[in-house]
Amino acid sequence: EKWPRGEEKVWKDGLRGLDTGVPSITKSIVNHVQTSLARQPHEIDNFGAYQAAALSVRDNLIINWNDTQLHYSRTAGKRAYYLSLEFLMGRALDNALLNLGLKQQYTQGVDKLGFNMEDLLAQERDAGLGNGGLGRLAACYLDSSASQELPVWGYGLRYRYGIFQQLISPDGQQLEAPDPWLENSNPWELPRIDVSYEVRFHGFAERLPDGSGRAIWEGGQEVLAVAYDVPIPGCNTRNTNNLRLWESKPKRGFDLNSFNAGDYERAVESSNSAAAITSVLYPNDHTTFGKELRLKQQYFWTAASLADIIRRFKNIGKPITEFPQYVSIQLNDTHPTLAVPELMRVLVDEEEVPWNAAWDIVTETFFFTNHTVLPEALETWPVPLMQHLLPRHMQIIFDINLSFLQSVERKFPGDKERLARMSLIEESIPQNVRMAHLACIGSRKVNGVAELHSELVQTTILKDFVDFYGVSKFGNVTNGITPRRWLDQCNPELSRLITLTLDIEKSIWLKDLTKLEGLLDYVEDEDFREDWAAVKQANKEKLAHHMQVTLGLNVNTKALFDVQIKRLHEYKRQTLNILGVIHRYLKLKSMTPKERKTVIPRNVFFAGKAAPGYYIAKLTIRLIVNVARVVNSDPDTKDYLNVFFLPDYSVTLAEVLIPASDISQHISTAGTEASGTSNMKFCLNGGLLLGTVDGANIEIAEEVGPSNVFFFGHLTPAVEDLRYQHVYHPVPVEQKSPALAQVLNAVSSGLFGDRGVYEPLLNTIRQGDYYLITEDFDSYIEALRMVDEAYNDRTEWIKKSIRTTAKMGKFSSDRAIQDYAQEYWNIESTKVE
Ligand code: 4GP
Repeated sequence: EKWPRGEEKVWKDGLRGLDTGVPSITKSIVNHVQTSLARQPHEIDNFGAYQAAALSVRDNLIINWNDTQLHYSRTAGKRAYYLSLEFLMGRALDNALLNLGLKQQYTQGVDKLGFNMEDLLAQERDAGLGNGGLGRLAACYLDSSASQELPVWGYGLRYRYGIFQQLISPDGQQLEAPDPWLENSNPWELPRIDVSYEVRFHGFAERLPDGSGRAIWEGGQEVLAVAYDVPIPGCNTRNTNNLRLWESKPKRGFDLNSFNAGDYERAVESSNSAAAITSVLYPNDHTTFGKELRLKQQYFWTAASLADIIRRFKNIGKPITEFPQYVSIQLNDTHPTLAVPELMRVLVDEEEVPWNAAWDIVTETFFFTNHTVLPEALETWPVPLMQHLLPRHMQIIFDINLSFLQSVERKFPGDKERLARMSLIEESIPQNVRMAHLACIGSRKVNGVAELHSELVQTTILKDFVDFYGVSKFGNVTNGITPRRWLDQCNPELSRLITLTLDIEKSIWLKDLTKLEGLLDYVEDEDFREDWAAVKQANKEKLAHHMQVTLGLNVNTKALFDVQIKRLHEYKRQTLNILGVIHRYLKLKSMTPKERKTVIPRNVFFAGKAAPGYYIAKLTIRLIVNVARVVNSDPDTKDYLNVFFLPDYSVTLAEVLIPASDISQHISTAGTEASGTSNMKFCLNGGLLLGTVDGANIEIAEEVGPSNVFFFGHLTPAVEDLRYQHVYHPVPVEQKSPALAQVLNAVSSGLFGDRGVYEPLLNTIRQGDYYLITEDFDSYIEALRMVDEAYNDRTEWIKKSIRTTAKMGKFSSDRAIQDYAQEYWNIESTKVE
């Protein structure tokens, strides 16, 4: 390479990278205080020090990021792109320090400047650009892609407001407040005003009369997509990948004509509607809401991302027909499905590729992951809305559908019902576009996220498509979690003990998690067991301290810690948990004081947000809060049972709760939880699992062995029948489960205040009982009893805990991302030297 100007040596000296010794680090931090922040050293507080430290760490990230991008362009190999509407990243500073291997140096440097690293880390706001499992999975996959040195970029939206902040009123009502997370500036993103694309909405689409299938799409509104890049550092490597987030901007700030005419309001309006597209994350989890703005978000993001991907592909100078040899695109659920007709549009209308050749390119490029089989989550969009907003795409979808249904008709002649079931268009009033069908036929492969779930995808929602395409188009990639954040970062003491015990470098086992099996050799070593138990105890104390400081609560750290943290949803059955708590409470009340003294004290922790419009889920929160109020203050029980609802669940709160748990609950109705990922996080941190035979629970049990997990409840094949029974041959709760009936009556009687308020919640159980609480209650109580019994044998419990952690290797997201890279995307690791 030639140097465009100046002296080569001077450039090269400047490009050497940063010195990471402590003196250089302190110098860099002070420099940022003086220059980037324009502040005086004597008036710097924790937040200022955090900002300066973050900017200094960011300098390292940028250099690695730049070299990585240069390396990927030079090698011009195949790349993969992960399109996700959600990336639930949490905090960045600690993660960056650990992945760069600079935690120690920065801790010392910050210390020399009179600050404490823990305090600085606590200053950072979570990037909460997601709802739950789907968004956090995307974040884990980014970490693993970089750590595995895979050329993968994420594409998402830069929401100005992330997931809402949850407030809980004293009587247990959830209130939502906005989350203006960018308010104090965000050091972890790089605005790239040089990277922007125009995205069109509305207008007219006119087919060309030449029979080519091409069309011209003009008019309407054009919005600008501007890129913000978030560097994603890998663990113990220079490879630093990119998460590119789009922000919407008006193409012209003001409509000058209206402005000059004195119509100020109208002038501002066009800028408002463009800026509104990326203003807020939709707070619904597992439900779709046919809102126009949501559809706008989806198209805005897929159009900008594809334009960017195509531009990058064109830089390597290959013919467009080779696109799939250089690009794989993963659709994270159906949210980015418009990428399918959008790529068709670009290929056919702009690149003038013939229709059939274009379709071959499309179906070689995309891959589709489904994350839930719940019917309310299956996305559909009204045809009239689509026609109005994206007229050209609607034409393309109709054309795809026509040739698709013709091929179905050829394979299954005369099967009209099958055609109706498989059509991209649901013949309702109005008609709807079925996004899962479009994603399925537009992709090379379709996968679920755990073995059971992938099977359910193939036998239920996409069964007809398996019949048509054959089973080889469908697969499974069991989810995974990154051990960097979910062990090394959130549980440094356990990480240290593991490194010491395995006697290998930390980064080795962190990047090959099956190495944890080595811990099995120490299960019988009493000293090791005591060290193991001491770490758990310290983590309980850390959580107790956190709750004391933030909520003013006293937590008994000698108790068993029982945790259920996840989005509030009927299928996840937080209700079953709280009813079990009430059962325990009633039992304690019926005991003599002497009998009670034999009981192991238990703390039951809940955290999670309910979608703002989800009435029953909010009622469950209210019940939990009020049960907590009564139980925690009852002098008969307060030494044996305490219940806590921690408000505003987040990635950062999870990082405190997970390491402290003895047992965690994953108790969805069988067949409803696609995978779950927090189950893996708890087990990785030595917490045992109490769950149903569902999602990844099953595979966890296969790994750790049945004696180290607590399972209960009906199995998936029984669920459909049981639901039918509940509707058509209902049996009163009193008959099915007297224990549950007693609990429901206690709530109805007003024992937890608010008499009458909980009836709608209780009625979901008494009538219909779609999530089968009645059916599983007795076996749930029995499982809880077995947990108590097992916990009583302290030595055995610690052994179970060690064995559980030791067998979590399979659930590293490194394994999952390698599955995608090899079996799906066909991309290879490439190291930045
Ligand atoms: C979630 C699933 O409910 C959960 O089981 C799974 O672990 C996670 O995706 C990641 O695959 N689904 C969603 C959603 O978050 O919105 O559908």
